Amino acid sequence: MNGVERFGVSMAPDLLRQFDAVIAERGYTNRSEAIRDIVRDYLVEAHWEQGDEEVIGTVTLVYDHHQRDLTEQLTDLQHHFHSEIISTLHVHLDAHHCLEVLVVRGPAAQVRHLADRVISTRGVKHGKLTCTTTGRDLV
Ligand code: NI
Repeated sequence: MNGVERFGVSMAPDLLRQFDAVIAERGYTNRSEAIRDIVRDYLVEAHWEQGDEEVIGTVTLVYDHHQRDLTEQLTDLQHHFHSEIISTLHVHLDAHHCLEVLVVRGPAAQVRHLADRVISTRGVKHGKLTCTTTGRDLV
């Protein structure tokens, strides 16, 4: 491989055995690939900590659409954050429950604020922000 640097890592044998067991279970065939993914995840997380950096992510929501005014409130919020919400997916899970996935993009602090507002809306049973990256700065 071109442009690859090797480095040694010292680790307690027990810690390394546990690491090897977990990465094998997750389908990695070698430590290097697992460590590269862990480093990328760490970099994405650091990117999110810089409030004005452009980030991308998804907000997943589960709610009961029979809850009074909830659908209207969620729609109002999504219109308020129209610059940051680039796509939405709605699945009618059963007679009551809806699953919604918002694809969000924008400055990290603004995207977190949007996620907090939507997830904390009364009647949302579960909500989670998944932080990922545009991929541009990752090798
Ligand atoms: Ni629905």
